[in-house]
Amino acid sequence: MEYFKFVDKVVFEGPQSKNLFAFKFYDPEKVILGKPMKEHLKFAMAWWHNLGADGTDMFGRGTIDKSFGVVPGTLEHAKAKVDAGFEFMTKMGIKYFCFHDVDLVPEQKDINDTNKMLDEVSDYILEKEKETGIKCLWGTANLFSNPRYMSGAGTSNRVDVYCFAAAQIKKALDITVKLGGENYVFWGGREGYETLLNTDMGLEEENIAQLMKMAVEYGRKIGLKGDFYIEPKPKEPMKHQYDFDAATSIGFLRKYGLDKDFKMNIEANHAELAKHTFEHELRVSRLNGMLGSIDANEGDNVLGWDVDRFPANVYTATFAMLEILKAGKLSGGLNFDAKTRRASNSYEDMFKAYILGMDTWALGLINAAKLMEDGRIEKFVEERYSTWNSDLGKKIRAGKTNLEELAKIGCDQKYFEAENSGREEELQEILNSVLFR
Ligand code: XUL
Ligand code: CO
Repeated sequence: MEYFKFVDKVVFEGPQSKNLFAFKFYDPEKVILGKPMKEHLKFAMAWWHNLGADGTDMFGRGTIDKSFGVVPGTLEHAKAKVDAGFEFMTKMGIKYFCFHDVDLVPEQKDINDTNKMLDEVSDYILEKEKETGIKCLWGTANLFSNPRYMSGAGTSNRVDVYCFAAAQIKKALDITVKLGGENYVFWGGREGYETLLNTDMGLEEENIAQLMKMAVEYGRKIGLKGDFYIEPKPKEPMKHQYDFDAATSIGFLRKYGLDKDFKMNIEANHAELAKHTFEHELRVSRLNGMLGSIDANEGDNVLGWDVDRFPANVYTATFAMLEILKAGKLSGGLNFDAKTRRASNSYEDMFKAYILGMDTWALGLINAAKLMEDGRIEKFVEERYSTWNSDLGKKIRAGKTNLEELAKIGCDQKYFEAENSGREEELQEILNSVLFR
């Protein structure tokens, strides 16, 4: 069955094209900085939004029918989602997908029945993967929707709930490896707290670290080769989440000796919720050798919650691409953890949203390459720090001096007044002149 008859294959036609089902900027074969765009931009489809989300929100029911012609909640429906998903990815030229266990099959009363369904549906996905060459970028377990996780999964106050989390993680790892996925995500939706009045924070953090350690041991045993990721988010659904931002999460990983196996999966909208910019989170991760993958979306300044909008902001994509290019090859890719707006309720909108997102990131890549080639901004930063290349600067950086010696130099200078401008406005003007020339 063909679900999206209105489009055959989305191809690059260039910025002049008025075809709504064509890429204007994403030209997969075009070489940028020595590599085709499709290798720089490893796009992935998020199973949950694209095949699951129907526009339901706190105030109203769904606006788009994602039953794909069969009764939702059945095995047939799970398989219809596979068909629709692979048709969508093939038509878009997307080579990867990401999933939660319960995106693939509806959760059953008995977890053993859920697992049987997962075996069957993943067999079906595997067939489709063989036909198309599409594969899994990362998998994860949904440890936040079921009421049993109301007080956390790996950070639950109850040991029996913790074991349920272990069971779901084990199965999600099995399915990820089976589907050729190299990476595995922990996003701790309920791993946090509402009030310290009822919370043993120390115990909770130690317990989730232990769960992650066991997940790594098992994952490596069954052949997971890539990275485990933490996806930081400061709040929502919990008031305080333990993986607040990249710096917090990296500190946590180091404390518990998990930093060799884990990296960051940075989501743009989560960065904004932490009152950071996306590029700040990417920079922190990169500088710590921890940039693993990206959840590509954007937030909304006016709304201020996790709106998971498709990325359209070209400046943000440009700054993000600069960080990605400097980080070198990511173990992950760019997963569109994004959904169409509730009122964008047609199948056509799903395609248009992905075209927008992919074109935005293509522009980000093109612009980042232009800025690197232009070199003025980078050169300015280098010059700004040039006194650190003096003999004194080198001596300090090599740790070959002490506070007394530097204090003497400081006092001998007697007085110092600020003299070199940070030139922010000049740099913004250069930025615009490079982007829009
Ligand atoms: C929630 C979120 C999740 C993770 C995977 O904000 O981003 O969808 O990406 O659990
Ligand atoms: Co995400």
